[in-house]
Amino acid sequence: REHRPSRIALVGAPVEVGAGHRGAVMGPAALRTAGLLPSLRGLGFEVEDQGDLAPRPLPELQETPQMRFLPEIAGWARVLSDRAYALMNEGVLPIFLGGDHSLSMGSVNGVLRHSREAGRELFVLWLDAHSDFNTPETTPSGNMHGMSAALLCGEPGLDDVFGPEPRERLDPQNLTIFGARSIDREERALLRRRGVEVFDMRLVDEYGVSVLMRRIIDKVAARNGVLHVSLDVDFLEPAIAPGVGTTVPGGATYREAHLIMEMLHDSGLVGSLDVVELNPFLDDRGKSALLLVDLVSSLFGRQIIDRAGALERASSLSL
Ligand code: EXY
Ligand code: MN
Ligand code: MN
Ligand code: MN
Repeated sequence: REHRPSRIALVGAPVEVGAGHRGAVMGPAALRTAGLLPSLRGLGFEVEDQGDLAPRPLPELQETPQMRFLPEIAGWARVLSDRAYALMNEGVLPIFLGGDHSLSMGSVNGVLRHSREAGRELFVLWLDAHSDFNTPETTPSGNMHGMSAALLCGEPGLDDVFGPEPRERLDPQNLTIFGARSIDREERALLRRRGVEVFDMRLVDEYGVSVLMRRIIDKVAARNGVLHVSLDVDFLEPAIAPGVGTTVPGGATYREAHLIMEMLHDSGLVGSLDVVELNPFLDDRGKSALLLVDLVSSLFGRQIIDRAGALERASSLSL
């Protein structure tokens, strides 16, 4: 069953304390400056920019060296979860603009809550050089943007993030880490133990993105599921997207990223999106922000050539 909402909401989450570098606080503004809203409107969507959220004050929480800035991260998570849940209930497709990857604790938690109540199984495609599967026990940095996926899969030690608020759990087998090329030793062990699907850059090189994306899309479609896409800028090759604090050489090329977005568009399975870790302070004349707007536009249907035409041509050539 296709899921093509016609209404999109942009929600800014200028959080940066989950990261090791400052600067992602300017991410939402840079994505707006790069023209995200007019680009999506140009594709025929009704788009509302809901502005930037602010974290809920949580004076009762205390940060630790293993969970740096916990009060602020938790404050963001709870506000984002409520907004994601509300938007999904309205049938609007939310695009969360980061801000560091800790924001996905809230956005995905809210989407999970909606999908559970709607009786739809949620799958998450985590496009990232990292698996973000550390816990306070295993983290080498205390930066909570490296723990988002672990929290969503119910790993222990992170209960304070949601505290008494509703906390959902993503089945680790419904999470696919795609593009990984920097995973810590203990993270690696935990990912294996939990059965998380990791399509690292080695697999991407051996099989190509189309084969791997076909696997993911067919799996979600077969379960009549819905897909949340969490796009971390550092998924991309640093040479084309330098505006991020945790670059790792050997990322996705422009065309690989485009193909992923176009296949996702054609699948009709995407119900929500995060665009995270953009750090304009480290960017090169808005290059990364402009690329992200380009990629998100492909996810929402902008095509290089008329797609139907391409398919006819391919079949006429019996490709
Ligand atoms: N694995 C390292 C850590 O946990 O500190 C680096 C994490 C980087 C996370 C960025 C958002 O993807
Ligand atoms: Mn719907
Ligand atoms: Mn990440
Ligand atoms: Mn990353």
